[in-house]
Amino acid sequence: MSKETVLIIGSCGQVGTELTESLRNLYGTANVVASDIRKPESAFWQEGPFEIMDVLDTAKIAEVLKKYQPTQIYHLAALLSATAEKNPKLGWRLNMDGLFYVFDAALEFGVKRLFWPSSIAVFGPNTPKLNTPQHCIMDPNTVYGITKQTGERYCEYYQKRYGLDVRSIRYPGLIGYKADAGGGTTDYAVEIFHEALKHGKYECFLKDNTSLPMLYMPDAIKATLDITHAAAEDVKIRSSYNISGFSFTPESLAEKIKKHIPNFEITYRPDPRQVIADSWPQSIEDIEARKDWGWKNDYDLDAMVADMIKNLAPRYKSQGI
Ligand code: AKB
Repeated sequence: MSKETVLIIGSCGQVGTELTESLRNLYGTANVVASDIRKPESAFWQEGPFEIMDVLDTAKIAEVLKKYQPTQIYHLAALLSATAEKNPKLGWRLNMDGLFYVFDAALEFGVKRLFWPSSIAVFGPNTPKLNTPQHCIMDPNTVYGITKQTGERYCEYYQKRYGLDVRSIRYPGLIGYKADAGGGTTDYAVEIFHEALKHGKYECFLKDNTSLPMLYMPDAIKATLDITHAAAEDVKIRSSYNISGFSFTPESLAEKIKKHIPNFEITYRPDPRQVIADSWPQSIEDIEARKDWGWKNDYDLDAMVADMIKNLAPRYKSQGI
């Protein structure tokens, strides 16, 4: 493998934390530059190069690209669905202006490849809800969804017009134990495990029967690395690919958790995130990703639940909970 230097923008979030670890394993810690608006204190972030960077600060982006000359960028910094609804103007600025700044810096500094995640939030109330296909009606009605839809159009545009090798997938809700979820509508599916282990109960902010598409984090990281390492000609869709793992409702997830923690109790108090969830698909069809670059998920719902509990239980046991 020729010498690669990777820059991750927004490295300390739910995806970034796990992606940084995987990319360090792949390219060597010294060759993976993490960056975020803040630097966490934990030892992991002290191990490799780290830059404190706001993606809206174009001078800082230029400084970092000049310093490290990255060959690949993973641009993850964004406001997620629930947070962007609370601050729509900032949602647009961070998600769109940030993307344009990264596009332009990538072109200026000759970055070979750019990854930018889209989301199932690109779909809306008039999208087919079941097995949502790659190409269909897309009428997102959240700020986050509108920015992801617009971003997808621009990814394709920059690839076709300027030859920038941008690759993207539409993440469903992501579940992992290494980092907290932050600001999304699907966050309940992470919080529920922590609360079940800590307190034996969880109050869910979505209704019991809200079905949403989800993916376990090891599969999300695999999909991200698979698409970014696929031959350019195999990445035929340059907006963003549907990818799918499994779907469940809060009620069905709680039933699975009860198999491991029999006394677990769930209650429901839907909040404004319910409206967002109701506008999204219930399940996703991902035939193009499977055909074009060999995407395949390893985890189903049962395997995900077992693995989450296996990895989180010792953490709470060691804290005396
Ligand atoms: C969110 O809930 O906002 C995200 C997403 C589905 O993109 N997890």
